[in-house]
Amino acid sequence: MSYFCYSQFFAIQTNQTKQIQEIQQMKKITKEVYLQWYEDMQFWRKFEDKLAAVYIQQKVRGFLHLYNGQEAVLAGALHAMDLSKDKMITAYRNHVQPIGMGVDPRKVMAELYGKVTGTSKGMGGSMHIFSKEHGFYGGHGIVGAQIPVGAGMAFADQYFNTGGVTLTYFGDGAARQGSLHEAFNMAMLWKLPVVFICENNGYAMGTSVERTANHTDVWKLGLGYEMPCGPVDGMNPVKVAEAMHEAIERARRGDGPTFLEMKTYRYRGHSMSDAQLYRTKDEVEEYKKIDPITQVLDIIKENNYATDAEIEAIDERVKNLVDECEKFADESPFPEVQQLYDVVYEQENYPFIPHKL
Ligand SMILES: Cc1ncc(C[n+]2csc(CCOP(=O)(O)OP(=O)(O)O)c2C)c(N)n1
Ligand SMILES: [Mg+2]
Repeated sequence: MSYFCYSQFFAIQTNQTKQIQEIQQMKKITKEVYLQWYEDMQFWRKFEDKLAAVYIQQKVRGFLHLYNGQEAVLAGALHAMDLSKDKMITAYRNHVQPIGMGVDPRKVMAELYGKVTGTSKGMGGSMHIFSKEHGFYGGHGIVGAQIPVGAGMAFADQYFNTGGVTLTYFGDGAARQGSLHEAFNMAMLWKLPVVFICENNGYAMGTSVERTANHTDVWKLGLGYEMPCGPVDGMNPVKVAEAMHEAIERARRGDGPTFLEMKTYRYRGHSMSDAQLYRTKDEVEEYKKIDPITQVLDIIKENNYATDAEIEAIDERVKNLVDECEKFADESPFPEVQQLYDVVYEQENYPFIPHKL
């Protein structure tokens, strides 16, 4: 299984749109970066494995969409972002992105448990993690709804001249929504500081990309708007970081949006209630051969960046932190009923609902 290199395709795009400019150097990918990537991605993976386990115990209820397999897309992006001003918005597969951006993972797990110590006081749940403080703007359950919202966030950055860039994520299924076209058009017209990122994990619920459209190269949707665009190996954080760096720099210097199609894969079902009859176990195993965590671990071992004992110590830290998150969520209280009435829009003398207890 081989993925195309983004820069190959971008070369075609730059020639077409004559946007060749000097590009700021990307932060070096050092030994420390590989070790951080390993620890972060392991944590995100184990955090979600824990969620799957507590879901079966009915401690987490409702929908639960897990990110296992797609971690390199986040790890690479974080390397290229400036977390002091850049923002992120995505769909409902949204538990680990805020953690990567600095949100306390204990609060994320508590949110999933519906506890008052959660990021939204337990009122949002799985699909609605949110942290304005850390630049993470959700968490959206309506497929494709976050695409124009991300463009709007970028408009605010342009208008207020903050220098920030908005990373707007969506799935291959969402890419077929009309909202994408309106957002792409305006973003190109106004050269908004936004990077549109399609995480093509092969499926929209049980519908494969092949069954969704006449062509399977989602990145080509950018061509109609002359938006720089291309595919990226989304299983490799190095490739993701390089493509994201180029796109973020372009947006930051005022040259507008980029559209990247991250070719990735999810190991688990669409959500916890998915019997996965639309794919074979062999297909999942094939993708596990290019697992992002294994790829990074191989590089660490080949270059002697860490001893076996040091790697074991990382794994132990990861396990302890996941346990700590579970304990925190378990032991936190549920919100008081009164909270329901404190966080909704309230109109005095509204005729039907007695809105205060
Ligand atoms: C407007 C709208 N239509 C349909 C749905 C039901 N739905 C939820 S997820 C989903 C599939 C989306 O797939 P994709 O965009 O590829 O994201 P992924 O789940 O693979 O991350 C659908 C159709 C919805 N939530 N919103
Ligand atoms: Mg998908």
